[in-house]
Parts: sequence; structure tokens; C-alpha cells
Amino acid sequence: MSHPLLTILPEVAQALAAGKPVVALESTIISHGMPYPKNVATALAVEATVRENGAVPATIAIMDGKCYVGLSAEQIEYFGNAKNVWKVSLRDIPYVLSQNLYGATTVAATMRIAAIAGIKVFVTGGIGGVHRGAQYSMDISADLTEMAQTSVAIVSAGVKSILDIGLTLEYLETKGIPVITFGQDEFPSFYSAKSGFASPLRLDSTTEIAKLLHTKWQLGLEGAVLIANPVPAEFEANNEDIEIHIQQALTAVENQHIKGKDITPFILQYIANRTKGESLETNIALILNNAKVGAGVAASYSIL
Ligand code: PSU
Ligand code: MN
Repeated sequence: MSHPLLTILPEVAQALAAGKPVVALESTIISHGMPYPKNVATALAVEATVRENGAVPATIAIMDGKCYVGLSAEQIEYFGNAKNVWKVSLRDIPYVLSQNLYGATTVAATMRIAAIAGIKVFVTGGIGGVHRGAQYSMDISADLTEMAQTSVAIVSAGVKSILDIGLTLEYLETKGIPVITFGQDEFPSFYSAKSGFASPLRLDSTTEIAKLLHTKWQLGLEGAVLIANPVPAEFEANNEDIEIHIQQALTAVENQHIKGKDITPFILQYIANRTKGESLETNIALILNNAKVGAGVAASYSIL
């Protein structure tokens, strides 16, 4: 789909025009979610995994007054290392575009741009959600409100326990967003395959997931589907250790008066620092695993 504010990489445009599977990827995880240089290596490895599993990757970001759908390796390197990159959620898109700034897009912003381009499947690590203490702070990620209205399937490793997983699941229910866990009954919590919460739905194959997506959108039920893909057992992090770091990170957020959009990147960086990179290795493993499943879903969907 051509649009004056989109620059679509030729390979991606050709795949879309031919009805071939395409997988959208976000850039906030590159610029604000992981340290350099592992962020760049991971972004490139995720793209390679998408390809190996039969789909074309399209990493999305903003620059030169355009939404880029598909980045070159050099552009990914830039977004991984530059200091002047905005974290762009939905509300930031018009500012960053019209001011010709560099923007790394969150789940919310990436989904919207993917939808404009005609991409139906999006792979990430973790989504934003309802924060712990949201009953006082009202801190609910725009990822959730965006999922209520934009018809793109999101593959993530569940919801990170930096968030309130129970409230996030409630919010997804309120907004009519199907939540499917791939291959198990329990909803996963990013670093761990367990969360203590039952998954609202379970499906065991990418074909069945694609059929659900097709059914939903065929009926005109707009909005996302959240596909939670548990981290493989050999890469799971110790939940009790992670919980201690999360508690400390949340105290640091209070003490250092971290606010608004800076909270999530601050907590992610804090945990990565405190776990001496162990959480980062888990993060890399799970996103590669998500890329594999996402490419499979995109491939199955493209046949329907
Ligand atoms: N959770 C992660 N890694 C991430 C993010 C969340 O484990 O990189 C990023 C994603 O881009 C997500 C964004 O869309 O943080 C949510 O930010 P906020 O909570 O400010 O909406
Ligand atoms: Mn927030």
C-alpha cells in the first residue's frame, strides 16, 4: 500500500503486492530496550530468523519525515547506537514525523504503521501493559489501547512481571482482544514460561492461529490478537531473582522521579544491569523464538 508518509523497502513492497508473508518488527526494543551492540546483533538475527522461516522482515522506524517499513542493516546499526532517537508511541508519531526527527517505534506505533502498510503479523519481545500501582498512577501503556483498534496480530513472550499481569489480562478482556498462548495452558511472563495466570485461550499450531485471525477479521472484528509464546525452558530466568530486581527497579523509579515514557526503558535497563546480562540472554532467546512462530503464522495466514 503506497502512502505519502511511508517509505517501504522494495523487498517488502514486492512481498506485500504478491500476497507473500511479511512480519513487522519494532525499533524501540533496539534503541531503548537493549544495550549496544547486542541490540543490533539481535535485530539482525531476528530478521534472519524471520527469513529462514519463510517470511520477509520489515523493521519499522521513523526518519526524514517518513515512516520506514523495512530498514537496511546500516539503518538498524544507526538506530542501535545513536543517542538522538525518540521513543515513539502513538501520540509521538506526528511530532517526530513533522520535525524530521529519528524515532524508534513502540508496539503501539509499530502496529499502526504496519497496518497502514498492509502487514498483518508483528513480532516483538514484550508488550507494554498495565503497570503495577496503576490504580494510583493510571500508567497503562498505549500498546493496549492501540491493540483494541488496529488489526495486527502480535507475537510476544507474554507480559513481563514489571507490569501487573492480572490487570493487563483484565484490560485485554475489556478491550475485546483475544489472548492465545501457543502450546500451553498457562499464560507466560516473558522471562518465564509461567505466570500463575491461566491463558484465556490456547492453540497448538500456527495454522490454527492463522485461521482464528482470518475468522476475526473476516467478520469485521477490528483489533489485535495477542499471541503469547512461552520462552523455551532452557532459556528461562529465575523468577525469584527477577522479582527482587523488579522491586528494586520500582523503588528506584520512585526515588529518582522517573516519569511517563521513561519508566519502561528505565526498568528494563535496571534489570539488565543487575542481572549481569543474564536477563538479556533470555530476552534474545525469546525474541528469536517469537520470530520463528510469527513467520509461521504469517506464512499460514498468507495462504488463507
Ligand atoms: N517491554 C519489553 N521490552 C521493550 C518494551 C517493553 O520487554 O522493549 C518496549 C516496547 O517497545 C513497548 C514499549 O511497546 O516498551 C512500552 O512502553 P510504554 O510502557 O511506555 O508504553
Ligand atoms: Mn506509561
